[in-house]
Amino acid sequence: MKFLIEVGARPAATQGLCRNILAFGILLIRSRDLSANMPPSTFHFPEQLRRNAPPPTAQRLQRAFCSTLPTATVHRQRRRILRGARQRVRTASTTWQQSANGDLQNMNVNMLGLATTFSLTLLASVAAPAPANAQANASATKGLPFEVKPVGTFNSPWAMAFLPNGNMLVTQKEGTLILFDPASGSRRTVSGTPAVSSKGQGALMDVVPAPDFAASKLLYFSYSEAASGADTRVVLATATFDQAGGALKDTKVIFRGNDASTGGHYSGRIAFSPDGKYLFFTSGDRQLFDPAQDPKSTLGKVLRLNLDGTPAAGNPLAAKGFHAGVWSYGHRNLLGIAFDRQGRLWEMEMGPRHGDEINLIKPALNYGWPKASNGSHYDGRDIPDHAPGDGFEAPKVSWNPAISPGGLAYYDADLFPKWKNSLFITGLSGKSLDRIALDGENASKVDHWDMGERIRAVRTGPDGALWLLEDGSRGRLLMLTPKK
Ligand SMILES: [Ca+2]
Repeated sequence: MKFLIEVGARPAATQGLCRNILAFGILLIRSRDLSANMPPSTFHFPEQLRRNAPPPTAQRLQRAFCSTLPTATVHRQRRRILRGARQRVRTASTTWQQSANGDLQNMNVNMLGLATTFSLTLLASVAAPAPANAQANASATKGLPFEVKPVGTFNSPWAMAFLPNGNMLVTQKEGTLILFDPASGSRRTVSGTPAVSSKGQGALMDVVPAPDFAASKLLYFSYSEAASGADTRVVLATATFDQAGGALKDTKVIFRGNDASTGGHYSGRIAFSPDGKYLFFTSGDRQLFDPAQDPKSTLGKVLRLNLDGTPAAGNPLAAKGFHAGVWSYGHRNLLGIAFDRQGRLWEMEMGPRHGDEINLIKPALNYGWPKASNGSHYDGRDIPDHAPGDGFEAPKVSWNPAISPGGLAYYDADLFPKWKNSLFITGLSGKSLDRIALDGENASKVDHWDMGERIRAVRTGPDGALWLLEDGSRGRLLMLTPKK
């Protein structure tokens, strides 16, 4: 499918298109220094922008744009676009290909033409702010078999957790932690959060109350931390939560990934074993591929740790020379982890091109990345599919085309009786919610709902409602309850 980029009189109406142009525009602007080394007409859109990054905000774009072009040019163009917003701008030499599920694939660009289009699009976007998701997808949720109630809006939310009194904690990508009361809508920013490197896929990521939170007030959370130079690490930390004061206290880093990288794929999901004695932490491959198979690296692994962050005794691969924390390996970007009612550990990971997975995690097993995947590399090179006898544990469920999953939750509550013993998985590029029915060690896709927006996170609430967080700078918190 090919589109001609057209930007002009009604930026709101072409918002989705504009966002894609803008995302690419950032890349283009940032890549100006590299352009001499780029192939003349085609290159691959980087995965982190294409699949994980929230739609760029006008502010970020303006910053990226203004830091690159002379200010006078910006002002001149701003005046022009504000004055002539109704004038249609058409860049006939700029085309790109878009796959059926909305992912940008390869692009053929006339760079000068795109730069022009980008600047005009940017200024049009600044002049006419994007509508809230509420307006954009009001009709998209109409046909769903459950009620969808928007409860709040957050700035690029990443994860959420419920506290015993019904309040919630919501992490936001840039590093803020919000204490939110879904009943009243009141909120406050929690003080005492650590410095987060939020560039690229970096974020204040997961937050999970300790199994004994009611007594200890201890929170576990993960984030990306600046290392040396442009490198960053995934970090697991604890803090005591003073809920009345809205503050984190005694923050301690209890685990750091042992390899740093400039890439994304932090993962950083936290789950406690049903007996509350162990902490399972997901550590992504940081877009470095091979460390997922490296016994000494913590990257591309599910780790089993003590509650103080040290490797748990008895981990299955320690005697074979692996890092002592490793529980399973050969993983890519593990963005969800959850125990079912029988204590099985389920994991979701964003795969490469068309290889998103749900795995049943068992100790010592190798899940294959980057040697086996039902997907392929973004540049089109194949990766051998999982096959019997290849020595790699195959996913229980995989997606082709990809949905670019953001979050995973286990559901076993009474409010939706038909949903008991299910996994829920959210789609970013898929703009979707999927239900996976579990039956012992088997898992099968049963429901796929179009939610109309990129969905970052999912959690089961204390009353059995299912809660979703949309992605992006105006991402809504949604409560799903049965239709009346
Ligand atoms: Ca493959």
